[in-house]
Amino acid sequence: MGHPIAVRDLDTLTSWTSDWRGLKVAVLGLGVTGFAAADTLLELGAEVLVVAASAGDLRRQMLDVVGGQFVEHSGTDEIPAELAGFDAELVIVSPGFGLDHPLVAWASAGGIPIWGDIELAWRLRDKVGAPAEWIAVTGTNGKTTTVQLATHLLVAGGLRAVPAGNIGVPVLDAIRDPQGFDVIVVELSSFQLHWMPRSGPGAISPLASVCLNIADDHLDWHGSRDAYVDAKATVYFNTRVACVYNRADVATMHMVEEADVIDGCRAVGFGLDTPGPSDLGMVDGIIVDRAFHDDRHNSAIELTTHGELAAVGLASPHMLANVLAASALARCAGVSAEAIASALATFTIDHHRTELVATVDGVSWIDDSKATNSHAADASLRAFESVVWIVGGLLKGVDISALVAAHAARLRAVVVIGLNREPVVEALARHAPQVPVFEVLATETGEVMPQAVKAAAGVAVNGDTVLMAPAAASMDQFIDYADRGKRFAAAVNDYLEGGADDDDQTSAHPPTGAP
Ligand code: UMA
Repeated sequence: MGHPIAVRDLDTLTSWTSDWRGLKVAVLGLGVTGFAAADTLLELGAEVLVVAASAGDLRRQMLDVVGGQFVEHSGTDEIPAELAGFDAELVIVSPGFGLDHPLVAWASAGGIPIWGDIELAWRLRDKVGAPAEWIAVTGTNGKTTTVQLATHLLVAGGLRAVPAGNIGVPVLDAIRDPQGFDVIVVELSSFQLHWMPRSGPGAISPLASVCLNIADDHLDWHGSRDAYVDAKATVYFNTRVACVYNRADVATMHMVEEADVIDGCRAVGFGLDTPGPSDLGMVDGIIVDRAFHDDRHNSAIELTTHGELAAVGLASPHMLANVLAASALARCAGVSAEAIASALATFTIDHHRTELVATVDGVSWIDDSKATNSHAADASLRAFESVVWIVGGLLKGVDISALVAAHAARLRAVVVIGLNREPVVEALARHAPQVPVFEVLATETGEVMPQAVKAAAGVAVNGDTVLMAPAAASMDQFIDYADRGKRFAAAVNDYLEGGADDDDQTSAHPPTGAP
């Protein structure tokens, strides 16, 4: 097929000061990742062709300014002539590209090396002198919060630390920061991990690493659960100080057992139960470290208490797990127990953004009160397969039909809140006639969420997500989105603790038609 043979040994490209000049690189995607990759490579003197289905005007203009070429490609099997004739020596793929994407398949079939942005960033990490340490964080749930927490703890310990990766700031931006960092806390999605090699010059070697937990997610992208788990397991490879795992999730422990790590690296478990001598855990409501403490065989060191965490909203079981994991990571970097204790007391969590409130009987309850418009709700709905959706509020004149139509197949049931429910109920009848709908008739602020939660609990089954992503502003019934979110979480917790009353103020609309 006339594919090029790599003319440069990519193994020599291991530093910002390596000779990247003239290297022909095709970058797939022009979102956050693609732009950072193209911009970096152009700065290094490489020749860059970006190929993407679409791109924002600003990124297109900026790409022009920095000297990159752009080709639009809608995802068809036809390879654009510009790409075919470019003779790429390397492909950098954005994480959103599927493994079966024609451009990815084309590059693989042609033997062109494919890197993700994380590998590129690792090779270039010495741009501003002594490279920062990397702390790598993955897991199905809690990644972002743990990354934020760990960064907060590291900063409290006097380190210059920054969160990067899947959290939204490309690692390539962090490594190009002119001041440099002591530690980069890298959130890694399974997509990013898939492209990361486990050995060789492009394999990351973090100071510490964690896979927080593992549940089925992104299986369509990876093709199977095994492939997903395998990608996640890459996080532990070549770790130098500690692989942190979840004692309550044995799969994470197995990943650590099977990972090739650097000699001397320890396995450190975290969990809500009593810790062993290489663990963090809880004893009588006290969060303790028995891993990084000199006398760990005989005693543990207190980090904080359940009560102190409750005062800052960090006391739910999944949040405690995140706190324990983040503390373990910070301890790996030498942060003192005292610094952790005081930092935890001042942490403010990003509430109401796809925030997990509870998982009980296989049903996850998620607060995405921040989804105040269709676009945000669309992103939120996309993340789950079988959803009991709590929707409605101030629609701000926006037609919700397209959103309903796009997600009808994933809706197990819908609970409609808000003062003006009619347009939502109508859109559901038209575009999701097979879906049962419950209208919350209660209008008292204190009644809406308890009623919505009760209706949702009545239909949700194992494997479902009850998602409060209202696609609407909150001010018709609540003070603001934060108030709406807090009331949802409180109602969920009350309900799950058996505190719901018998008063029923909902109206059920059974399915009206075939899908
Ligand atoms: N594109 C195509 N064809 C495709 C897919 C994408 O042409 O099939 C093009 C788009 O037209 C666009 C670009 O690729 O030009 C978008 O690339 P992308 O989808 O990889 O998104 P980025 O903007 O680069 O953002 C990515 C992550 N997105 C995904 O993994 C889908 C962001 O995570 C991440 O914050 C960012 O890199 C920086 O690392 C988002 C996410 O949803 C938040 N992550 C998933 C999750 O958390 O569950 C994995």
